[in-house]
Amino acid sequence: MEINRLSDVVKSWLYEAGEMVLEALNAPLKADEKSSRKDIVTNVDKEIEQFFVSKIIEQFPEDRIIGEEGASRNHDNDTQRTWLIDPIDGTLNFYKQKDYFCLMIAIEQEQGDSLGFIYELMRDEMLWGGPKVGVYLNDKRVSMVVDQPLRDGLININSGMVINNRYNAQQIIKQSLGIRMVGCAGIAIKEVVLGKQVAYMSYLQPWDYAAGRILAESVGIVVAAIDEEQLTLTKRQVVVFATPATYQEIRKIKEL
Ligand code: 2AM
Ligand code: CA
Ligand code: CA
Ligand code: CA
Repeated sequence: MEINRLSDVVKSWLYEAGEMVLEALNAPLKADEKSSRKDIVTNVDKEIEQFFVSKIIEQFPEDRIIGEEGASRNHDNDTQRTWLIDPIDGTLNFYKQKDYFCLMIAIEQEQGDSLGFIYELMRDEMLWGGPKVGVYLNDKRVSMVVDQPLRDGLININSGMVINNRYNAQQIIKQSLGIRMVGCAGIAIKEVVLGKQVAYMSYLQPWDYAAGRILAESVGIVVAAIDEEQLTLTKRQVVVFATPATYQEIRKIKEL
């Protein structure tokens, strides 16, 4: 399928899923704990993941799928394309605030054909695109990022890393204009892609950053593991999204 057609198809799935989420908010949500009291999954996370998986299987039965809530398909096949699904990113926000969450899909492919989608439903904002097609907020092209240094920008760092001063997080914050925390990786990455903030840093799983990485790299943002290992699709890592200048400063400060 041609890349513009593919992005239209995926956006139509996200809009349809958004309608399902709004509908589901009319009924009480059911939440289960995963690894801790702060790490939950709701009935809606599972329903939306299933919805995306059924759409992918229907149209692209050979493709590999990785979903946060357990979807896994064709991992042994020599497939060209991998889908990463985070059905509701910011589940705790979704559950407690019915706001500040997003739906994310990444399509990893060769030759610059990757696509990322971050759909912030409650603001009606679809951030989508990739290296070949460019990045758009709804229908408006997003420009290449302005390379602002840390001292001129707002940053977002995972609250646990700040509390425990991991990688000298408190010093990084002091050297910035200030910290903003939203509790949703997709929204945090979206703010960096749109040039509103200069960096985001958190412990992230592949489905938390896959869509964001494709979008961010397409507008000139550095995306890297803080320990400078390769980012892999198989484990949790501390991932930094930053303007090139801010990334260099974070690298220096984290070693202090
Ligand atoms: P999630 O809501 O899809 O689980 C919250 O700080 C942000 O970090 C959310 O985007 C959340 O994604 C993500 N996150 C990643 N690992 C997490 C974990 N173990 N517990 C809570 N949030 C996690
Ligand atoms: Ca989760
Ligand atoms: Ca997530
Ligand atoms: Ca999720």
